[in-house]
Amino acid sequence: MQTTFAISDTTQQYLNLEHEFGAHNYHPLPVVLERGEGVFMWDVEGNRYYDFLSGYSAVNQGHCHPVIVDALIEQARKLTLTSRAFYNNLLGTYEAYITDYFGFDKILPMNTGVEAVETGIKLARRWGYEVKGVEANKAQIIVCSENFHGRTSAVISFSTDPSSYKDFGPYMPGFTVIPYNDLNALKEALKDNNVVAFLVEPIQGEAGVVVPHEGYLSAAKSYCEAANVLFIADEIQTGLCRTGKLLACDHEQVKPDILLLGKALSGGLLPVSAVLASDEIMLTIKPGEHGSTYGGNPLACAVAIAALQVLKDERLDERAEEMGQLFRERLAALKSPYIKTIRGKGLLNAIVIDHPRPEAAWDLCLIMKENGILAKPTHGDKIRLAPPLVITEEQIEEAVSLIEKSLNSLTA
Ligand code: IF1
Repeated sequence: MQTTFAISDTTQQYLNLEHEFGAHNYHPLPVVLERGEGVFMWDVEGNRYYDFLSGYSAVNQGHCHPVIVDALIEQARKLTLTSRAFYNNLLGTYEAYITDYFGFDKILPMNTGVEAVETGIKLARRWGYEVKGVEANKAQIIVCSENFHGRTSAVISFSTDPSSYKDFGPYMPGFTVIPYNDLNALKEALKDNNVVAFLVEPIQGEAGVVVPHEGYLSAAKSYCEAANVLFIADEIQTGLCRTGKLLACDHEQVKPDILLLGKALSGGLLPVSAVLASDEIMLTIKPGEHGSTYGGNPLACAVAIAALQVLKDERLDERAEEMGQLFRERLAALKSPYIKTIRGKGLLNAIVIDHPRPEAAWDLCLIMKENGILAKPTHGDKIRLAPPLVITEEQIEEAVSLIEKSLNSLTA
């Protein structure tokens, strides 16, 4: 039997507005949110929910973190956008701060995650031609199947998910797709001398939180080094303490040649992304050859400094590690017949639902919503569970009891 719940008139009005006037490129849960604080969000009827999506890991620091909000308001009253035609007093400060924070020579600031990916691709190609000596327009970039790196036409050109690429062609050439978590395939693909980079998610998020085997990233990095190929880590979702370390690559002491950050770089306040690299790579792009109207704007710089500072001050890496372990332990202790797999690292987790009805994961999310906890299914049977990293032990316990209650009312 399909799960349905009554929808109030107020909520329905908002659903109708989006349906009538917005593009139909999403299928959200029927909940209309109007306020957030820490791990919680409230809907237009005043119901409180645990947020177990965290804006797809953009809200690692918790909703409306006061330190980040203060930085935003203070800077918004002073100066928000200058363009890069002029200098501003925050960009250099931010650039010095973030390069020191992550240990890179240079940063190139962008806005959305996919813009960071695009920038990483352009940098790798440019480096390939100017430093590695690849013949013009022959550069290849190795990527993994089931990847998710964003929605632009270049990036969906190497997606293996038809719902991302179907009927959006023609596609951009220059990408070699290999299976994820497969070192032999990487070794084979690296034999092509035109390869300039390997672009990889340290944990595949959209694929349903797929964690590669231990040693995969460090071995992949050393294969790339041996082949004179750049290792590009897309840490847009996995970075910034989400997996229990500042970067997911830190679990294997891997330092990427190009590091891509986004999402939580602003704590969910505005789109801020970044590309970090060495001088050798970054300085191949010259004035006028790449940029963005909003990239490096003073408002974003102020917010990003605050967002990064909060991660450090509140030791959110340690908290994610500890709370993640507790969370997976408690979930496993439920011994639910409907949970086939529990996986993840830190607070980037997913469960795979085992249930005769194919829409059971969606139904479970609807029931969880009724019980005050928000999550979203992906690829049918997987549910990502990724609360803000400020979650406490008590809140983990309560959230798990809400999940338990929800599993118990999932009909056969
Ligand atoms: C949506 C997924 C998560 C990303 C990685 C780049 C980007 C993303 C590793 C692009 C973005 C988002 C986009 C969002 C849903 C979400 C998502 F399910 F689609 F895969 F988080 F798991 N690299 N991921 O995860 O960043 O340009 O969006 O800022 O609705 O498409 P963006």
